[in-house]
Amino acid sequence: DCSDKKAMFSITNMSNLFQKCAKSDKAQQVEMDLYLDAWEELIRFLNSMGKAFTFVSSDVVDKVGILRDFRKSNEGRNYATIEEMMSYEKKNDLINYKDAPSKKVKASGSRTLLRLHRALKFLLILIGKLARNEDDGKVSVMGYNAYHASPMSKYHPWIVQKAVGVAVYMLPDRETFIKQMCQDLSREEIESTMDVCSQSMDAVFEYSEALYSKFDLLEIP
Ligand code: 1PZ
Repeated sequence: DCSDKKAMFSITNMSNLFQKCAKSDKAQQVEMDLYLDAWEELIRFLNSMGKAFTFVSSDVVDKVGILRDFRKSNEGRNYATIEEMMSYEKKNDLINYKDAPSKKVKASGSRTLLRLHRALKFLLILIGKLARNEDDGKVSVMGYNAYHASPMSKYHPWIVQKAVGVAVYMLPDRETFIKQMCQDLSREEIESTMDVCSQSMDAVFEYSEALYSKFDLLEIP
C-alpha cells in the first residue's frame, strides 16, 4: 500500500539512519538500536523487490529479530552498543568458538551481528557502484563483484556462492533498480543520495570492523 508511508522503503530514511548511527555520541561503540533501525529500513527494500528475495530477506529478518530479542531481555542493557555486547558475551562465556548455532547451541549476539556486518559491506559496495555507474552499467556484474569484494562471500559454502552467481542475473537493470530504490527522490538527487548512503554505511562498517578486530571475533562460526 503506497499510502502507508511507514511501510514504504525510503533510501533517504535508510541513509539518515546509517548517518545517525555513524554520528551518534557512541558512534565508535556502535549503538545497537540505531544499527537495527537502519537494517529494518533495508528489510523494507528487500520486501519491495518481490518473491525472489524472500530467502535473503527472511535471513535478515531472523537475525535482526534475534538481536532485538537480546535488547528486550533482562540482559538488554548489556546489548546497548556492539562494544558492550562483545565485552559482555566474552566475559560470560556466551560465545561458541567451535560450532555454528543449532538446537543445542544458542546463537550469540556477536555471531549474529557479524553476518549482518559482512553483508553490510556487500550492500555499501553495490550502492556505491550503482551511484557511480561502474562495471559498464551492468547490475549483474556490480552484484557479482560487490559480493566477491565483501567478506560475506568467503564465509558462504560453495553452493551458496554458486547460487548467488546465478541470482545476480535476477537483479533488475540499473534504471529499474534505482527507480525502485529511490522512489522518494528527484533525478538530480539520486546519485548524491546513494553516494552519501554508501559512505555512511561504510563509516558504520569501519567502526564495527574495528570492534570485531579488537575483541578478536571476526571468525566466530
Ligand atoms: C535474488 C538476488 C540476490 C542477488 C544478490 C545476492 C546477495 C547475497 C545474499 C546471500 C544470501 C544467502 C542466504 C543466507 C545465508 C545465511 O546462511 C548466511 C549466514 O548465516 P548463518 O547461516 O551462519 O546463520 N547469512 C548471511 O550471510 C547474511 C545474508 C544477508 C544478505 C543481505 C544482502 C541483501 C541483498 C540486497 C540485494 C539488493
